[in-house]
Amino acid sequence: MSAHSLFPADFLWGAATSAYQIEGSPLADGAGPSIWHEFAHTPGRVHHNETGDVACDHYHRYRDDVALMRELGLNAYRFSVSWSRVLPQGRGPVNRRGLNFYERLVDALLEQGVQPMLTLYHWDLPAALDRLGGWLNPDSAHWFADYARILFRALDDRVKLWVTLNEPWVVVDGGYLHGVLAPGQRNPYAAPIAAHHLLRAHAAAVQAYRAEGRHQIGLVVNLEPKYPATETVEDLNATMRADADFNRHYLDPVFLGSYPPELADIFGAAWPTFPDADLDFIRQPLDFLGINYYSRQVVRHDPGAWPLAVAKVRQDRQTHTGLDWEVYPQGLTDILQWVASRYGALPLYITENGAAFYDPPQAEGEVDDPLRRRYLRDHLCAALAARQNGVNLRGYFAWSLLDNFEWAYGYSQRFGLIHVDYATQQRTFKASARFYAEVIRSHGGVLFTDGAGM
Ligand code: IFM
Repeated sequence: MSAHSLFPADFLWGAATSAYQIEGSPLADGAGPSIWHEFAHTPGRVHHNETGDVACDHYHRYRDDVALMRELGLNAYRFSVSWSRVLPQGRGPVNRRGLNFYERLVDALLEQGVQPMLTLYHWDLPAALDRLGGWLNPDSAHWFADYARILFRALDDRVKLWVTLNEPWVVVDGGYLHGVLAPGQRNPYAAPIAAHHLLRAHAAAVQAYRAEGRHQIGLVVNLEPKYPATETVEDLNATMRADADFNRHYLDPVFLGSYPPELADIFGAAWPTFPDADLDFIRQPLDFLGINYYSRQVVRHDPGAWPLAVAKVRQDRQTHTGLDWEVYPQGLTDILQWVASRYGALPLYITENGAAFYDPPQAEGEVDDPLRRRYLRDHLCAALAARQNGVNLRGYFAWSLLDNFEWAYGYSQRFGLIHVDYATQQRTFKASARFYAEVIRSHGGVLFTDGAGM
């Protein structure tokens, strides 16, 4: 591997988090409750009834956490803003103290030479808006654009990379179709409507940004390449359905102005007719696309599996993470190349990539996590392969900076580069963090030397 083919000097090396997962103190300083606050406080919704009340206490420890980023050599950090800290009722009067927290965080990042990438929505809708129907209410697009405008006005002088939504597929699939995530609805009629309003909200925020923003705005989706288990017509069609639901549902409208035709078959009578004008509106030009990649799916036809008639074929001979996600680095190269070929050459970022593994207790001050370190190395090699094949990849954000609240799994799953002792809030670099620091320092060179230690 020659030096010129490694990552360029301006490549963004980051880590990602989200507000509810790390901040704690969700009602501090005048904040309103979010749907995640209410969901986690509903018995039986989250593993061991755990909540984000304390999480990583980042709300109070953000300066120390920024210092850790600096120590790792990160030049970028992706975080999200809690809508209900800024607007406790989701709309109406601004809560200055909530907004000030994000101003202080951004200033701390910039002081340490870390470029912020700010996500406006990472799943924590203000509970007050959910009472008005949440993403099922057509007005949600206006609520979101109004909220986004407040952030643009406060922070566009310092934030150069803006993200509208994080992972709309998860918001819809978990929150409105299967009910395992907030707000906990299980309704096939709701899911396509929530998805459509999320896309309208995304577009409305992009439009608002074009009116007053001076930098870049994009969308973050989670993508998972789908491969057929066999070449039978049934499995090939099932693979197309899975791909339409997971990957094209959100990207086709944004880049091509239409929904994938398979969605009407999947949802049947629950699939509405959407106005053409909405689809024209959703297709706002973007400055970049963020891709969250964790795993792939090998697909077979399963008529009993609601609503997609699709089942995953577990690849028993492969390594799986704590969430039983197959480790499949080649899928990252494949999905990056697929996006570039289907949607064009816009700049791409890997905005999340990482793995939950059990980190066994060790001597104080040490957390060796060889599986996560290997996951990181192999996925960075896969990202580099995509770059070498012409993909316009501009940065990589590991998920996650810190161990944190993994939604319905509570604190049972650790994704962090940095171990968090939840009893003391002590942070400890894992071996994967030290390895990532070396990758950054060497622009990727260490991926191909003995220093990779694998
Ligand atoms: O923790 C989540 C994150 O909030 C969104 N993307 C996937 C991560 C791991 O499940």
